[in-house]
Amino acid sequence: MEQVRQRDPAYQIGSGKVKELADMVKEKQAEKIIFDNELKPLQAYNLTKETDVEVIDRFQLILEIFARRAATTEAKLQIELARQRYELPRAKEKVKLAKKREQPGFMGLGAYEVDIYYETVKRQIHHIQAKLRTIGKKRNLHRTRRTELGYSTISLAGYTSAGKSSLFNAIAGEAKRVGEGLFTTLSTTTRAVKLANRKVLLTDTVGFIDRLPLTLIEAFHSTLEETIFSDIILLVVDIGEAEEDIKRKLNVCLETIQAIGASSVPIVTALNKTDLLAKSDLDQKLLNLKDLTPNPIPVSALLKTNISSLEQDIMRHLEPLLQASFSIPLESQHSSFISWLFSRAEVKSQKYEGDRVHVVFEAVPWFADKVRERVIQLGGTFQEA
Ligand SMILES: Nc1nc2c(ncn2[C@@H]2O[C@H](COP(=O)(O)OP(=O)(O)OP(=O)(O)O)[C@@H](O)[C@H]2O)c(=O)[nH]1
Ligand SMILES: [Mg+2]
Repeated sequence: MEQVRQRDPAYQIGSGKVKELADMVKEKQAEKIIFDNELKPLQAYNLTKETDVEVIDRFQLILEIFARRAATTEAKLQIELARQRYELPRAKEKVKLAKKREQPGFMGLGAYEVDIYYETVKRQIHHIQAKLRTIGKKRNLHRTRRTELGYSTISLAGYTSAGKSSLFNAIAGEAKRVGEGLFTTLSTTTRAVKLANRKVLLTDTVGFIDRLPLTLIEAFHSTLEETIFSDIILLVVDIGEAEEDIKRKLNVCLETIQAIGASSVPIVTALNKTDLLAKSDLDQKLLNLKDLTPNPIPVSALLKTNISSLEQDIMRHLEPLLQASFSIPLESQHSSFISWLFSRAEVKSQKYEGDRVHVVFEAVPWFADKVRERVIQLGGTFQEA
């Protein structure tokens, strides 16, 4: 629903539109109303009163999406910080309104005194900021990969609605999923999958958008932390759109990748939704976009077209795995070390001989180095194949 007019202080939209909106909510059995514009607490309150459903604005919607995706403590704190900062200038008005009537979004606030609630939010903000400062310090001490695994990781990235989740499902289809339970350190949006017979980790991420409110940028960037640590970024572009939109969104994506510090990660671009275009149209677009997109591969996640060429191209850009073997004495710590290795890398064989165990495994080179260190500590010998 759209309306062009001066903002109404009570409802944001005109009272005629409010009626229309209330009817539409009933007819569609909507559960929530989302405004593209920023809403004042009084407007949200009044709209809820007229429509009987929760009313939020774009800022709150983005927060909800980020909150669902946040995997790290830092990302969760950044999101909470943004939420409280949004709340602070609204706190007093919200409590006053909540005292009038309990309704979604104002629930429980009726018990607060106006100033007490305001001070509570302020204290929360200081508290979160202090926590973030400690985390920041810790991270600088060891800026290593968050998921310490011997597999390569691939992060999907791209503008919202480009088809990241669809492509994620096309690549990580049931047939290709492997040993999920093993990876307890993985976030909910990461899958272990087999590509061209090699096990890799594939992560879906939250979509990039422009007009991102300034106060949400930190939260957004920390939500994307996994992208920085991945071995390849699989950038998804909706090629079905008008060329100027494609270029604008592509720029947002490339700028964001740079801003989060992932510009050194190789990019493979999936030009998605080819099924929406006629052959001649598609060829023209591919030609025009060739120099703007790193390693472009046309695909359709919906029809699963060309997915295997995409997978082959991804494999070409991955660092080869290292095969290595080691032998350690059977002492108190060997079994926990070996089960640690089993859950983090591809163990090819394990043989017991007298008082020693011999293991052959495959992993990305930096992880193999970690294993070498542990083996030496345990008094063993290590060899690259
Ligand atoms: N025609 C066509 N539609 C597609 C294709 N891939 C995805 N879509 C549609 O595009 C819409 C968005 O797809 P998603 O996979 O949810 O996109 P996303 O990038 O994960 O979106 P966000 O997570 O919101 O950022 C859905 O309606 C999909 O059905 C495709 O190859 N062809
Ligand atoms: Mg998605």
